[in-house]
Amino acid sequence: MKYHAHTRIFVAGHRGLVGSAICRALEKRGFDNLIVRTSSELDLTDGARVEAFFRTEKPELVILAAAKVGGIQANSLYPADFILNNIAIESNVIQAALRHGCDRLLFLGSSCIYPRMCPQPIREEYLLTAPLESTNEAYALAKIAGLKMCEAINRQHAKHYLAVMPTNLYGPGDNYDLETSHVIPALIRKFHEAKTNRVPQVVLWGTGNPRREFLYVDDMADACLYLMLDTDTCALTNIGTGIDLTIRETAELVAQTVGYEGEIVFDHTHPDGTPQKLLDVSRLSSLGWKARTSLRHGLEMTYAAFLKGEARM
Ligand code: GFB
Repeated sequence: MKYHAHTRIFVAGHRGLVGSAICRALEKRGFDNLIVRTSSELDLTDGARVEAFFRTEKPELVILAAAKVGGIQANSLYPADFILNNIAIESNVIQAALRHGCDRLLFLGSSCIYPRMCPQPIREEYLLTAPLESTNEAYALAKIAGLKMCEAINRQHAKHYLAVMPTNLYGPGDNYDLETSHVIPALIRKFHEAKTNRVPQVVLWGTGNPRREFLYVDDMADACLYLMLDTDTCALTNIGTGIDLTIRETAELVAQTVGYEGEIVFDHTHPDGTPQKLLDVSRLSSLGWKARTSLRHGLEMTYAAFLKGEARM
C-alpha cells in the first residue's frame, strides 16, 4: 500500500452517515491524520473557501462523502437544493483536489443514478441508457455529473479518481427526521414511538411493494477503503449486498427488531419511487469484496444505537 498512517486524508462530510463510518474505518486501519471540517467551518458550496482550504491543508487523499441527501419526500420537495448544492460541492472539491495534485479521490454516488426501469440486477453499464426516476431526478443528475467529472479528469489528467455507487444505506448516525429521512430510520422511529406510546397502528408511505436493497454503513465504509486503498481501480463500481426485499418485508423485519406488534398500514397517497433497484455486485466481488453484515444484525445494531440516543432527532 502506498499510503501510510500519517497520510493526510480529507474526509468531506465526516458528520454524515457515510462520512462518520469512513472516519471510524480509517481510524481502525491506523490512519491518524484525518482532516475534517464541519459545514459551518467550511462551506463546500463556496469555491473560494474550498480552494483556500486545499492550499493550506494539502490533503493527499480526498473522500467526498459530503452531499445534500434525503429520502423520497425530501428529494421530491427540494429538487433545486439537491441539484444546485450537490453540483457545487462536487465541482469545488474535485477541482481543488485536481489543482492541488491529489492523485486519488473517492466520490460517493448513489444507486438512483441508474434508469428507473432498469433490467435487474443493475450493472454499471446501464448508466444513461433510459430516463431516471422522477422523485429523485435532480439528485441523480448531480451524482451523474460528479462521476463524469471523475471519469473526465482520469482521462485528461491521468488521475485515479474513483466513483462508487452504494445501494440504500442505513446504520448508526442516520437522520431520523420523519419528513426528510430514508425509509429505515423512519421505520425505526415510527415503530419505536408506537411501541412506547402503545399506538395500535403505524402508517407507512406508498404501497409497500417496491423492492429495496440495504447495506449496513460500516460495510459500505469497509468497501470504500478496500477499493480506494487496496486496489487501484478507477472503474465505476456498485456497492451492495446483491439481495433485496419489499418495503412491506422490510417493515416487518424492523417491527420485529423494535418489538412492535401492532398493525402496519400503507398510505397509497405517498409515492413508491422506483419499483426496484437491486445492484449487480459482480464487479465488486471480482475485485475481492463482499458484504458481511446481515440485514437482521445490522438493524439490531442500528436500533441499539438509536436507543443510546445517537439519533439526530
Ligand atoms: O428510503 P426512501 O425514502 O427512498 O424510500 P428511495 C424507500 C421506499 O420506502 C419508498 C417507502 O417506496 C417509500 O415510499 N416508505 C414507506 C417510506 N414508509 C416510509 C417512510 O415513513 N419514510 C420514507 N422515507 N419512506 C431515495 C432517493 O429513494 O433513496 C435518493 O430519493 C437516494 O435519491 C436514496 O437514492 C438512497 O429508496 O425511494
